[in-house]
Amino acid sequence: MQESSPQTFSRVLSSMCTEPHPAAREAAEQFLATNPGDPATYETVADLERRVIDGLGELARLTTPAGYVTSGGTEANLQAIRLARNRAETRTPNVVVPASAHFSFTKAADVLGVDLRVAPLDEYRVDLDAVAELLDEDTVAVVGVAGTTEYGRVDPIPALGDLLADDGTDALLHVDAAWGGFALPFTDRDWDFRDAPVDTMTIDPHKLGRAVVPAGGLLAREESLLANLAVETPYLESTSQVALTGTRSGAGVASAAAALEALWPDGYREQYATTQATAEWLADRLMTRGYDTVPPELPIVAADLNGAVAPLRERGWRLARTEHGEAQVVVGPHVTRERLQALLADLEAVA
Ligand code: 0PR
Repeated sequence: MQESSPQTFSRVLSSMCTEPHPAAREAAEQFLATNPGDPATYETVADLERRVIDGLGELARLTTPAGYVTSGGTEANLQAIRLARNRAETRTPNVVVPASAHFSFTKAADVLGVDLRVAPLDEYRVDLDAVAELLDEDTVAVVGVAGTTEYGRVDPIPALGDLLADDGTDALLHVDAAWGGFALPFTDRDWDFRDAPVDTMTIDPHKLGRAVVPAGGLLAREESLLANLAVETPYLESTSQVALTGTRSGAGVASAAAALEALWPDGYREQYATTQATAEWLADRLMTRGYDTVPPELPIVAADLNGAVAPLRERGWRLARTEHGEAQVVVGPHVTRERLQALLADLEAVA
């Protein structure tokens, strides 16, 4: 039989996933055969899932958080849009998203028959005037991104909330913090989610949360919102289900609970401080070497490496690319200065 093992993380700079925390790894293995989709049978993992939702809610500063552990950000975003669509009365629903929104919203719109209205950006953040113009009585949700996939930027979430209130529409405010959610509590912004009427949120333990894949998170401000997702489950002991998938990963749930237990809040604070300092250090080095670089506000660095991505790939480096062709380094906890020093040396060699 052929042995196969995954590649190491040492030259992976493109991934929002990272080395799981050792406690998360161990918990995952213990819960491999459990199914949180059947909570009356698998009560322990169901308890752990409630702990995860409470933990994510605390992180996001929602006071009465509800939700569940999804297969990832894609499912969480899709379900948030489904919830908003089901809740609204309109037969011609639309959703307003920033141009920076992850492509999972394109999938969600396609599956759900919702019209996607894309608002342009202003300096990497959504242009509020454009959002205001796109909104109408058929808008079921407005999306803000807190930690964009390409540049790690945070949309003006409280201002989006104000805009919805002023407009008098009944649309929900969904925040996609799939990647940024575990860093945001520690940044020195002048607001947090308590200042904004956030209805639903995506926040993924399998990205910066250090859980194993798959563990995404869908949060709702309160339980009653989730009723918009419920379907009856006649032959389960539990009578209804809000998740999109049926059987779900108990390993993901247990690992997310273990990671939160081990790292919230001090471990995540330290992780943010280290990765952000490393991202700034890398951006500084790249700028000094003359590369056009977008300064990191969260630990993602985008820079125009003048075509070096392909030759770097031959040396084993995995970098992502932005739509504008910049190379992108997602500075997860496995991306250390030593590794980036090796990257810089290789960059010099191939330039
Ligand atoms: N929301 C945001 C803001 C994201 O960045 C992502 C994933 C998602 C939702 C979807 O999450 P799941 O993948 O868990 O469903 N972000 C990128 C992705 O598409 C990350 C990425 C970027 C991966 C560059 C690879 C890469 O080369 O997976």
